[in-house]
Amino acid sequence: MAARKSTRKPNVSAEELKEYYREMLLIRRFEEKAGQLYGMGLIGGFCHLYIGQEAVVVGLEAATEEGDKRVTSYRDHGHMLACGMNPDGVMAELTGREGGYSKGKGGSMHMFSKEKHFYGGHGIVGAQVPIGAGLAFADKYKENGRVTFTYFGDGAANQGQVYETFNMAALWHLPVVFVIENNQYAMGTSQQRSTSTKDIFHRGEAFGIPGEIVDGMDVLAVKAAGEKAVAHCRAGKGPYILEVKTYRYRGHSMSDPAKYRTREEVQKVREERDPIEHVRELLLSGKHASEDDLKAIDKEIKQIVNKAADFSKESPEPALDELWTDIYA
Ligand SMILES: Cc1ncc(C[n+]2csc(CCOP(=O)(O)OP(=O)(O)O)c2C)c(N)n1
Ligand SMILES: [Mg+2]
Repeated sequence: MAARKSTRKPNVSAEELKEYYREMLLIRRFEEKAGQLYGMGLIGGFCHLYIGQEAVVVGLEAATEEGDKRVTSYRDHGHMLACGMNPDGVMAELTGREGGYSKGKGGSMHMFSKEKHFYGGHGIVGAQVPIGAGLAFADKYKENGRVTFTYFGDGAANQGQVYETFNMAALWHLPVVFVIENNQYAMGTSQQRSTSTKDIFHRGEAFGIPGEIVDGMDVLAVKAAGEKAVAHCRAGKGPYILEVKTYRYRGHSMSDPAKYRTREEVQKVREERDPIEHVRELLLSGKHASEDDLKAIDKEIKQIVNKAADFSKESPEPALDELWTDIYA
């Protein structure tokens, strides 16, 4: 595959670059496996894959420190893996098994990890945005220097609650990075058909929130932008918006007739802008890794994903009396 040539030299070590490759590949292979398990009937209900968008979350996670928080939408498996949650527990939640993060009762869109400061997984479009500001409010109150990453899509960016949140976050100088993962589509509606402007981050200006556009297919560009945003928040200057331009390769969810875009459009991004191929190219051309090194990483990732799939099949279904636990009654 002819990956695009990077115009910049990587400003990270070879080890870091390899780590980003590894993490992006883990997300991609995990998602491919989830797609297979779905096809086999082992996963039911909604399931939204993150394939194509891997550089966004891997780049931003590289800009975080221990204790920083994250919250996102239903397209959340990549965020969970990138913040260090266990692939076994994530996959088992997808298959609705006891060993899953929500004991098999939440599924793809409803997983959480207090340990990794991951606050979901939200199925209501835009609902995670005020939650993210709330998390940042708590940190500001505690004066603990933590920052919250609040991810949402281009479609969600047209929800009213996003702007109520922008207002409060700016008013109270909350340490929150708003990450618009602009993958150009909201289900079958292109951004062009739903959104009055080409770029969305400008909307922050009305509230005094600075922001910028980021190439979401370049993990290094994402990391650099993330570091800038985090420094802004940690310095007590309030929220920051990153509009990360990315692309989803697969359908919106598992049932998507894909009539709203051409195969050629998808193919072109895959061939010319793939985020994993980009790092692969940087590693090889910079002689930071050999083909054999990358093969070894591929093999390691395959093992992790296969193990997660086995675990998610072997873990039992939740017992019947679990129906009455973890609920408000
Ligand atoms: C309040 C609400 N309205 C509609 C839906 C149905 N819905 C689910 S995802 C989605 C599209 C959102 O697109 P975007 O924010 O761009 O995120 P992406 O799926 O591209 O990651 C819609 C309309 C919903 N879940 N919640
Ligand atoms: Mg979208």
